[in-house]
Formats: sequence, C-alpha cells, structure tokens
Amino acid sequence: PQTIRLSDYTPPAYLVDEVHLTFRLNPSATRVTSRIAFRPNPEARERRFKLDGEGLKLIRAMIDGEPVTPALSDAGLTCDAPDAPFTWEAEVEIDPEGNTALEGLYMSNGMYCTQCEAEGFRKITYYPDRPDVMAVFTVRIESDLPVLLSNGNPVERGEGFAEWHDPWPKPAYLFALVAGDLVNHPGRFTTKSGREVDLNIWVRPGDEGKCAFGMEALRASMRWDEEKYGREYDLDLFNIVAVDDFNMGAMENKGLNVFNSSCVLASPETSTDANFERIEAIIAHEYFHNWTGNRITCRDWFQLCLKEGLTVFRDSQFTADMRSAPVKRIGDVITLRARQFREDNGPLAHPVRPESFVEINNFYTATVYEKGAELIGMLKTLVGDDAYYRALDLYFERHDGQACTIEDWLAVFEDVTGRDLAQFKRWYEEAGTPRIDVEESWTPGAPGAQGGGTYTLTLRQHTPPTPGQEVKNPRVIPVKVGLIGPNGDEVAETRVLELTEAEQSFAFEGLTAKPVPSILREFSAPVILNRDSDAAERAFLLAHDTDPFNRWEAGRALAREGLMAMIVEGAAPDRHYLDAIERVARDETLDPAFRALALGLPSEEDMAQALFDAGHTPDPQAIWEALDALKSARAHAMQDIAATLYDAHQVRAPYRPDAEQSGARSLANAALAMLGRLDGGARAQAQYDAADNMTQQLAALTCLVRANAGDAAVQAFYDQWRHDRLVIDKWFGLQILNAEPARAVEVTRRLTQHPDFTLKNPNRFRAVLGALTAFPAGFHDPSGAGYALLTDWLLKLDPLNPQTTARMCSAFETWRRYDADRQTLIKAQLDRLLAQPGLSRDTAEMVGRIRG
Ligand code: HT7
Ligand code: ZN
Repeated sequence: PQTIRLSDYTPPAYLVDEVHLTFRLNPSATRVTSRIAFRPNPEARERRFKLDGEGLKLIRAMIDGEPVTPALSDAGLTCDAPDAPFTWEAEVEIDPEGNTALEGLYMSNGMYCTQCEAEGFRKITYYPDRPDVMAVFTVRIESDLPVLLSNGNPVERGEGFAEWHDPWPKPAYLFALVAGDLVNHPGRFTTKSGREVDLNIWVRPGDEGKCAFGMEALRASMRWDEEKYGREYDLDLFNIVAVDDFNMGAMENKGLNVFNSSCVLASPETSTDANFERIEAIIAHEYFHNWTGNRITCRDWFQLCLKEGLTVFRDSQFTADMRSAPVKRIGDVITLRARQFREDNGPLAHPVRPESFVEINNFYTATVYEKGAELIGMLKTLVGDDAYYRALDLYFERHDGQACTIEDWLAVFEDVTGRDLAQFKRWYEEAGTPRIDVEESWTPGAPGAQGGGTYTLTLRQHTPPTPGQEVKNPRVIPVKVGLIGPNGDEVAETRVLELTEAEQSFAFEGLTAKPVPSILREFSAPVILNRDSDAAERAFLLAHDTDPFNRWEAGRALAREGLMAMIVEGAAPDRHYLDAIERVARDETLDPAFRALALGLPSEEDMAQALFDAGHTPDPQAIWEALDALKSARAHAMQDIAATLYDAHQVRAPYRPDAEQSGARSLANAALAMLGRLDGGARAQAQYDAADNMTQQLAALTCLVRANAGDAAVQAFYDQWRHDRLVIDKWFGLQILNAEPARAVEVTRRLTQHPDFTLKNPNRFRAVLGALTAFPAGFHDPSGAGYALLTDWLLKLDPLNPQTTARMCSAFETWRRYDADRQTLIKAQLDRLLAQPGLSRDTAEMVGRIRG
C-alpha cells in the first residue's frame, strides 16, 4: 500500500466552482449523475486530470457534452482534459445496501445515509476528493421516501424528488444526503443579527421522545458560539439526523449533521447523566465545526488537528461554562492520560500533525483530537486570554472560505502578539509526552529578617524517542505554579513559568518559610511531572491546595503510590490515603461532583503504565486484586460516612441531567458502590427496584453484578429494555466489565452468541468486544483466550467494516509492557491478523505499526 506524505503535497491541477448531483435512490443500484464545472488551477505544478473513485460502476462520462472514455483504476480515473474551464458529466451506479463499511452512501435500518469524511465521497462519484477543492453544491434526490435531505437550504420539493442548494463552498467530505421514513423534533433559533433558523432533529418513528435535550444543547451551543467567539450561524436551516449504524460519534456535514444515535438520543429513563453530558458536548462540537472546520477547513488531511484540536478545545470550554470547569478539566485529563498518553508511549505514537499515513481513517486519534486541543490550551496560556481571542478574530477574518495549514494558524498568533512561535511548533511536529523532572531548593532569609527566603524550582525536560523520531528538542512548556505555606495558606498565587530550555530554574522570593509547591496547576501542559514527594505532603495538598485540579491530583497520586506498594511489596492499604480521602468525602464545602471524582481510583490501565514506568512488569490480575482490596478496605474504613453520603445525596426533585443533580447522584452512587461491598447488594437492590432513571438503575445493577447478586436483575433489565438498542448496548457491556476477571472471556464469548449480537452495528460490536478490551484483568487472561477471542472477531469484522476493525486493534498497542508469555501470545494474534488474505489496508496498517 502507498504511503502518503505531507512533504509530497501538491496543489490540485483543477479547481471546481460548481457541482450538480442527482441521486436516483435504489437500495442495490443507486444512480448518481454529476455535472461539475472544472477550471485549471493557476497554482498547479502539473496539469493532469485525475478523479478519485472507489467501487463505482461507470455508466457514461462526457467532457463539454462529448462522450469520453477515461482510463479506470481501483483508485479512480484519468482522462485527457482541456487546459481551460470545462464541464465534466458522469453517471455511476453504486450499491448502498451492500455497503457495510459505512463510508460513502449506505443504508441503515431502511434509511439512506452518507459518511464522507475523510475519503468517502469517492465511493459516491468520481471527484477530486481532497479538502483543498471547495465548491458550491446543488443536489437533487429522487425517491418516494418521505424525507429527502441534503446540505444547505431547500430549493424545491415535489412528488418523488427534492432539490437542495448549499451556497457555501465546501470540500466533498462535508457533503451529506439522508433519505428515509423519519420524523422530526423541530426547534428555532434567532441569531444575534436576527436570522431566523429552523432547527430539526430527525429520528426513526418512536424516537421522537428522545430529542428535546439535544435540541436544547444545540440552541445553547449556537448562543455560546455567538457570545464567546462572535460566530453566527449562516444558513436558514440546521438539520441533525440520528443513525443507528455509524462508525464514530457524529459528523459535521454543512447544515446536515449526522449523528450516531447514541450521541444524540437521550431520555432520563434510557440515558445516564454521563450520556447526557457527552451528548451535549458532541452536539456542541459538531455545531462549532461550522466555523472551525467548515467555513475554514484543512488544506490536506495532515492538518486534521487544525479543525479537530481547535474544535475539541472549544467544546471543552463550552462544557466548562455550562457545568463545572474543574470537574470538566479533571475528566479531560483522566481521558487524555488513558487514551493519548497510552498512544504517545507506544508503537502508535505520532505527531499531532502526522508526517505520513497509509489510511487517513487511522489518524482520527487521541493525539490529533485531545493532544491537539491541549496545544490550543497551551497557546492560550502563553499569549493570554485577550490575545487569544484577538488571534481567533483574525483567523476567522483572514481565512474564511479557505483550506488552511498549521502554519496559517500559528501565523495569526504571531501577527497578533509579535511572538515567535517556531519553538511552539515542535508540539505539532514531535511525537511523545515530555517528562519534567523537578528539583527544589530553599534558602532561608537572614536570621530575624521576615520574608527574606528564596525558594527555587529547577525544571528539566526530556521526551523519550518515539517510532521514527529518535531525537527530541526542548519545547516551550507553560507550567502553572502556586506555593502553599506550612499553615496551608497560599503564599504565592498561580504564575506561569515558561520552560523553554532543557533545564531552567525559577526563583520565588520574599518567603518566610519553605513552601509546598503546587506544580502544573490546571494541568497546564500535557506532560508527565516527576517530583519526589511523600504521602504526608500529598495529603497536605489534597487538604489545602487552592487549585482544584492539583487537589484532585494529590489524591490520585496518593492512591496510586499506595496501590504500587500493595502490588510490588505486598503492603497493606495506605492509611494516609484512607484518612485523607475520608476527610475529602466528609468536606461539605466541596462540590459533590468533585468529591465523587476524588473517590475514583486510578484505572487498571493507569496502574499498568505506572508500574511499567517504574521498571516493573505489570500483572493485570495482581492490579485488579490490589484495586479490589483497596476498595474493600476503604468501604470498611468509611462505612459510616458512606451511609451518610448515600442518604444525604438522594435527589428527590424531578430528574434533571444538570451539573448539580448529576454531581449529587455520582457521589451517592460512589457511596453505594462502597456499601455494596458490605451489605451484599441490599441497598443496590432497593435502588434498582425504585429507580426511575437510567443513572440510578445502571449504578444499582452494576453494584449487584459486582456483588454476585445480579442474575435476576440482569434478566429483568433485558426484559424491560429489549426493544431499545442503546440500552441493550449498556446491558452487554456491563456484564463483561463487572465479571470476575477469570470469567470475563467466557462471558464475552457467551454474549457474542446472543441473538442480539451483530457485526453490522459498530455500537454493538464495541459494546461487547470493546468492553473486553477495556477490562485488562479479563482481556489479559494468562491463557491468551482474550487475545484469541478478540482476533477471531476482528477477522470476521474486517471484510465488512475495516474502519471499526482497525480502531479496535489498538487494544494490542501496549503489548510490549507485559511479560514474555503474554508478549508471545499477543504477537501470535498480530501475526494471525497480518497473515489473513485480503486484510484491509486500514487493519494492515494498524497491526503492522503495532507489531513494529
Ligand atoms: N469530523 C468527524 C470525524 C470523522 C467521522 C465521523 C463519523 C464517521 C466516520 C468519520 N471519520 C471521520 C467527526 C468529528 O470529529 O467531529
Ligand atoms: Zn470534530
């Protein structure tokens, strides 16, 4: 397979002004005719007329009305063409029903639907399918189905057809078409300049009752983008469609966002508080793409972080404003460490702006999205809020309607601030997570002199090599630091230290006593901080730090170090941790959501990485046992307070998925989990029986399964929800995630035989096989049965859906951290995948990179 390189970028030979498409919809033989106005690109380096196309049956082609016979290949066609403007016309036939890859035009439950990012449009018709070719689209859909949708504004609707026109030039990856028997939940929004916008959420009949929350989230996003970034919506209509079969979360097609139904449909009875929060964030994310992605798009797919990193950053800001900023930040860092640090420290490490790829779908990664967002956050910290928003204004003004690069992005910041960002650019170019080692020194003032002491922090940075990048250069790293005095008062407010050298010292003067530093407040950079500390100091910060992130971080470090001692030395659960966490749980001045987060423990995956970093070989079963023992010790130590918290945080008011109620429920359910270890699940059963919302029902069911008292409830849950796909996904996952480790593979295998399991629906596949891979103690069963079971199913899925198969291969990315036996077992499965005849390009690339 061909490797595509950023350094090989050349401008398109021809540009497109206008595209007219006609779809005659038919499940197995849809006809697509295209009429495209091409003109030579004055900036092209060569003049070759080449169109992308995959899996298309060409019926006829014409240039300026004259039939032509292009040279066809698997990847597209070439044809002699004028060195002047001309009209291309073609008719192709495609098979939506046979399209199980869910890219291009496909069918889901009788509904036609498209997914074109990144390179799906070439499966619909011949076209220069690259984001730097932007054109105005007019689309006619011919079908008897009641709802026929495309991008932009409706032009005409008649018996058996609909016509749409999108006035905004766009790349083909933003094209969308939806047709089906759908019903809509309508809404309306008036923009700040008075444009009346019709809003719709389109769903299958029966799902109408699950749209109200999404509609409010959309309206809130539209308002927020006007207020925070001055960005207004630019069409008279904004449609969202819910689709059951979808490879990812959602897609920002211009004026016609398509959503995985799990990311838009919500009701208190079927969705958890976490689902509501995620849905709100994804609706915002896709809406925000209208400016950061659609109006200003990417020149090529190497620049993907230009739209994704910025849009993730914007949706995080939105959630922080809508809910609790510290709780959002802590949640984001937990995910960043779990997904992105894992990627950055393994064989799949790549720069935020990659240099090469075989299959672009494999680069929709945590590094591009989440680390990409961290880079925006660091830029904002470095230049300050005011300059950040001025730079964004300039970005929108200068680049509206263009396909841009990271160079364009950094230039607006340089122009606004006068600052040279050449060193900052390394964050985009170099993979790997920087480590910062901290040393400190204290020089007291002269005897008797008050406040003459100097505290000095010395920071050293280094980034380990990553595949293909041996040498790393020092980066500019904003490190937010505050100091706490011995009595717990803050003696130096947060200040941003700019680390630019491999080693640098920073002095804090005028202190009366040696302070305790609070370093990397708000997690101001995506780095790993190494500093010698002890349990007493961590407990001190957990009690006194004014920065909520670092307060939580101190508790997390305390738990992690206690667990390490349990695993490596066979130590008992750490008293410092148990005492300190009980104080936090009892502290009524703290937000319940924060207390619930503080009661969370490092994941099995966190512990495996921590052990590996400390030079040990992680044993997933030993990690699970240590976590289990700590949870039990904590439940015994905190039984009184757990009962009090549980009772005190019952929500009596009607269900609302807002920060306040969901914070209370998460603390009560953290208490329930502790109590479940003591009462055999009695309280959980009572909660299960009384639950009128999914958050309460699922928390109770989880607790019952963990207490080995869930068989009846598991059956009852299935009987109650068998008609609801999204709830049944939860049912599948929870049985695996909460099984005894030694039984997880067997439970997974049994569930793959369940009549409701299917390869056709990515959500269901992920609910089952994804749950196994998210449960290290089960997946890494020493027999290798977990590895073999996953591989069996990946081999079955690959011919149908390469994109989802390839993504799930990342379950194997950490293989080098395990013992020799497990390594041998995993390598055997990777080799089995690679040996499969006809393995997709997507999966072959992923497995090849993981295998190394
Ligand atoms: N821009 C989108 C990314 C995407 C995608 C979405 C659904 C199915 C396949 C896809 N490939 C790429 C989603 C986003 O980041 O907003
Ligand atoms: Zn996005």
